[in-house]
Amino acid sequence: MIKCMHTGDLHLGSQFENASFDSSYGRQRRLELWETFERIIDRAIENKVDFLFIVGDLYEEKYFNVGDIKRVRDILKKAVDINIIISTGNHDPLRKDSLYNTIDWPENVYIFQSKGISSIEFKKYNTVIWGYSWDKKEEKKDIFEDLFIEDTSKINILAIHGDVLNKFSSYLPIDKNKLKSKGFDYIALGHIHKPQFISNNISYCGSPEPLDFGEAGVHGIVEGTIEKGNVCMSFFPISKRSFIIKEINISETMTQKDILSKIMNLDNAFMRENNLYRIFLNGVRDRDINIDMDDLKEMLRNEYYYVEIIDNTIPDYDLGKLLIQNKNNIIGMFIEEMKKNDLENEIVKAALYAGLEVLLDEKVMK
Ligand SMILES: [Mn+2]
Repeated sequence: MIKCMHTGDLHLGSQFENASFDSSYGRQRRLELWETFERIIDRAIENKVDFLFIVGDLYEEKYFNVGDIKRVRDILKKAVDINIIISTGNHDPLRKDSLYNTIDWPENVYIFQSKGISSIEFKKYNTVIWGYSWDKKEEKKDIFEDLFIEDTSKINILAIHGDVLNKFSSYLPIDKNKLKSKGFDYIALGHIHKPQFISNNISYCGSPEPLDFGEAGVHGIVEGTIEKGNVCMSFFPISKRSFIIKEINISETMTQKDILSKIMNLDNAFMRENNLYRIFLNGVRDRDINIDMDDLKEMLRNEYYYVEIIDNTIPDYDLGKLLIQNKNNIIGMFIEEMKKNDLENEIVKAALYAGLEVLLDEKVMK
């Protein structure tokens, strides 16, 4: 039985260019990526794992320098008793001039080559690890065609960066069924940032520290034990922060204060002070309330570590006044028509208001 830990998609050095938050948060997140990387290594040491798989996108090539790669090496150096296996990905491809090749690695760090899948045998553990490093940004070729496991009495593990969810992917598309038929005991995948088990012995560890609101939910690593015929690998949450997306329903009877208190009571203080939130305001608001985003942000500054509010509310309309103003046009006709339905019904009302919002907008544009 061997003890394993599976991580990847750290994206160390990321500049968070496409993130919605500003550069001060970006800087903080960049430090937190390092923090989390160290926490993973410390946990691997503490749990005395035999193998640590790092399955690509360990760092962002574009923003990394020699100092950074030395920092990676020095963190890994602490894990002297762990076999550290690296298969690179599309963000940290292995080429002659890659940062990976600018320094000497400790003996227990193994970086797979980029010319097809290869394997390393660990006799002491009766284990063979297979892997492959990318050498470019995109990869469409089928690298599994000639792959054949010779000794199935040994534990055979594949660590690779690729896409098993989309067969038309430009990022090493892998046919799930073909992969299953190869006979690996465990397959450690990288590339998809949402952690997930494809089957009991195939999993994406996901990004241990989520990078943006596209990566909402829990993030961590995969760890456990592997023996012939018995794989016990499971997800373990490890991220410092989460991206959380929430919706709040607003009604026309709510005051500005009500809305604010709803936002504040969305989660407990610990959650609010540690995570990044995106909150959608939906529904109908009192037509006299203008939700001023800058004011809101200022009021919530001490309540949330980070919050974005997206106002999708529509004002409740003064139907009587609108009817008088729009007697002979399509807006008036629309209101008359809708009034034939039950306006107390929330769905009918929502349809009426949504329609009015479009029609009134058009009127203004003309
Ligand atoms: Mn990635």
